[in-house]
Amino acid sequence: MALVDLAGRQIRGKIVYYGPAYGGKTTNLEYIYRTVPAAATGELHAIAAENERTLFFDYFPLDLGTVNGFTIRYQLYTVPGQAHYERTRQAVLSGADGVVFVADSAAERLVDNEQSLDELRQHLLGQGKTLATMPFVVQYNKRDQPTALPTAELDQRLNPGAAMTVEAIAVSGAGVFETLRAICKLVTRSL
Ligand SMILES: Nc1nc2c(ncn2[C@@H]2O[C@H](COP(=O)(O)OP(=O)(O)OP(=O)(O)O)[C@@H](O)[C@H]2O)c(=O)[nH]1
Ligand SMILES: [Mg+2]
Repeated sequence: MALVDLAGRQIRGKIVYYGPAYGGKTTNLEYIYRTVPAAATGELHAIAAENERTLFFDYFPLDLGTVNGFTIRYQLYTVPGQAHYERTRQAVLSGADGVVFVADSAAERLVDNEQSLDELRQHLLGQGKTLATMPFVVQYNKRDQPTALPTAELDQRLNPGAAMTVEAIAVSGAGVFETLRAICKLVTRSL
């Protein structure tokens, strides 16, 4: 839950990267972590199995500098996408101020994307929130896949609310910071 500390002149918020297993959530966080100056981040915590699938979550805090005399620090999290970690996803999502949905653009992953998005909606409802009323960005990742669907089709199936979308190839960093900037802007505006 966002915290505005007037005395300490700090703003803190939580951003969660959600989406189907293997879609590229961890890859986004790793790229951000590698690229921003070390002074702007805390330590990256990643709890993964040997096959690199996220077991619990990835997390690090990111300092965005100062706005109107307030320092802004956002905690970035990923959920584990594999089906059997639903409880963990629910816990990580709790108190999120903004959500990035990392979709896998490959045609064969469309149903997985839809299921993950439905689950996200359900968990948010449990917190009294909806995608329409909270800071939300959709990232169409893996645009380099040979079977990547046209974004118009992905929009139709995954983005009925016309949230902001970003095309990405997270392995090479394309679209990663555009996505991050978009969600940070929405969260900051919502506070
Ligand atoms: N071709 C391609 N591969 C990608 C892209 N982004 C990520 N990958 C690869 O996809 C695989 C899964 O990426 P992860 O970031 O671990 O996916 P995740 O969403 O964190 O997966 P879970 O932790 O299981 O939920 C890795 O091998 C990445 O290198 C991309 O844009 N294009
Ligand atoms: Mg992961």
